Amino acid sequence: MKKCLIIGKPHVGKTLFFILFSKYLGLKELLVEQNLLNGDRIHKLYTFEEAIKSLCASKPFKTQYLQSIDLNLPLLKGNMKLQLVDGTGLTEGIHGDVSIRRGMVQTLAALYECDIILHMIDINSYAAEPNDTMNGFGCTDIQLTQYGLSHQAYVILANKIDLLDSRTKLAQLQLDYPQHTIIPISTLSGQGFNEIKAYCRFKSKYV
Ligand SMILES: Nc1nc2c(ncn2[C@@H]2O[C@H](COP(=O)(O)OP(=O)(O)OP(=O)(O)O)[C@@H](O)[C@H]2O)c(=O)[nH]1
Ligand SMILES: [Mg+2]
Repeated sequence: MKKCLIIGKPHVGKTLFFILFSKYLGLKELLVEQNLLNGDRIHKLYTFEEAIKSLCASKPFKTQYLQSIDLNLPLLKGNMKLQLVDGTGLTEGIHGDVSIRRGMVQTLAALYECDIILHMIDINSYAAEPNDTMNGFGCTDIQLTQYGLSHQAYVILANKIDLLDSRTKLAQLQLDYPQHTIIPISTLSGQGFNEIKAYCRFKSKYV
């Protein structure tokens, strides 16, 4: 089974995507495997509403350990199994909370063993102009784009485009990273999910 990791800063929308993309791929309920930091693996069954309520938040650092869902990606002849993995948001510097630090280490370990990397950003915090000091794209995102250069299946998901008032930030991101595939998405509305499915389907065959 191929592993597909959703990675990025805290609060960019990783877990909501983890839930709603699974729904889009046809799941009726969510069987989530949670890899706790003490090494235990537990399984929880959620409806989509319960999952959104329990696993997403209006504050950063809601997700503090790896969680995964097994998905079937439809192919021309049959299905391909894909494990979608969500983890702790990554930040610059050393976080004061030890369990968040350990969650980040667990997520970074998953980065080195996954087949497909979905690097999610909030496009609203991207700078509209080069060298803008307000650029929310810090070291973490830059390092992920650099790591992505040597990875066979790496894509940037520019999330929350429903909140954008113009395409300037997206155009600037595309100008800054011409070597990467960038998919503009809104996890809330499902915009871009088709393209992500096509990307994962195509890459699953080769990674
Ligand atoms: N408007 C809008 N809000 C979104 C979108 N995707 C996620 N959100 C909101 O962003 C907030 C954070 O979402 P989460 O899925 O919890 O983010 P996360 O990246 O998993 O956060 P951590 O687990 O804390 O790292 C929630 O309030 C979501 O409803 C989107 O496409 N559009
Ligand atoms: Mg989360």
